Amino acid sequence: MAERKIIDVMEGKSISPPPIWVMRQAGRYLPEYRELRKSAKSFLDFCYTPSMAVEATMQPIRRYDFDAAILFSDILVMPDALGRDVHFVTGEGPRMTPLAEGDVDRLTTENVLPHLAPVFETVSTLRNNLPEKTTLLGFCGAPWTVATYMIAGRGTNDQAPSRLFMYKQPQELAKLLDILADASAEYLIAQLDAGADAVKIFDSWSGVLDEFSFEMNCIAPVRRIVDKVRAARPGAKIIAFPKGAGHFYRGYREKTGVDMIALDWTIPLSFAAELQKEGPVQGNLDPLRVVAGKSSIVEGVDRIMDALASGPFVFNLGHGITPDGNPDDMDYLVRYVRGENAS
Ligand code: 1CP
Repeated sequence: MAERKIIDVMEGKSISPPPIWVMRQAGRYLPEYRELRKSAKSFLDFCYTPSMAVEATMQPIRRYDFDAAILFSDILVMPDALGRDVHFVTGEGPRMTPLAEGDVDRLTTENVLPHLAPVFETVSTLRNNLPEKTTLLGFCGAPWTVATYMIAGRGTNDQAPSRLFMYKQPQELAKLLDILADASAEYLIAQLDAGADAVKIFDSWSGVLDEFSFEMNCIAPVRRIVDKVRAARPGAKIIAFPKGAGHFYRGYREKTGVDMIALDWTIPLSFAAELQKEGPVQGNLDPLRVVAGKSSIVEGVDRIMDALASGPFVFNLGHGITPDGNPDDMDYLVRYVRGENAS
């Protein structure tokens, strides 16, 4: 197999300059993505049409030659596969009917892999089309984060509906998280079998929980996924992104068993360097620096590189690039990280 730098980093190697990819690298900041999006009936159709999902994944690779491609899909294909009525409102976000009494028992767990078959076709087509050197990442949402959308029926700022559900119906939440963890493990295994080199678990809403709830609802379900995936596919490479976890990043890698942790931009670089002593890290430029322009990119990159580039490190943003990100400044960022004398 050709050298895939991100896999090498996940095995503990330090590479200079570090490999780079960007969360949400396929998306609305790219004019070619917006054009492609117009020809899809709906966002979910887009995700489930391999030719379109392959094209969306390839667009940022052609433009920037990132070191990783990430499967174009969404974390909310999982509730869709489990029988919830997921749809996306353009310009707003995901919507589904909030879970009501008894709904958890009615989730259609037997249908998950057949329902998601187009995703596996996308992954295998991508692995055949991508340059040998490019790491292909599959992904899923972490159980807690996916559950927040299923419980509230949409995104909220503080996940109050899900936190209340957690306190009022802990057994129901535990059941839901187990179902999501088991289905997600199967889903990741199938992505690995289809050709993904590594998989990433997005826990975008892990930052709203207290210590005890974090252990129970973020750490334990991710550990359950990791154990199931590794039991079936020993040596599987796994990244996790517990966004907003702050202090709880400490010990997260060891407790969950993942190979690499992705850091959000609020993590102090001195803390990031401490975490890196325990294992590879990825991050953590504030995405708004790619909106603000070149001087703020240079300032942010210099600090991050000073702190992290000498250890096992993958350069990334601290969260997804926003739709108002500037494609030319993204190019500048990639070149600057690679030391290609961007002008
Ligand atoms: O019409 C559009 O184009 C919708 C915008 C969009 C895109 C481009 C959505 C809706 N999802 C995506 C793609 C997507 N989502 C990817 C593709 C690969 C890539 O990174 O290039 C990935 C990995 C995701 C993962 C995802 N979806 C997360 C986890 C990562 C994160 O950003 O925190 C989450 C929380 C979602 C839910 C979601 N999907 C879409 C939106 C707008 C949201 C957030 C909604 C909210 O919380 O209000």
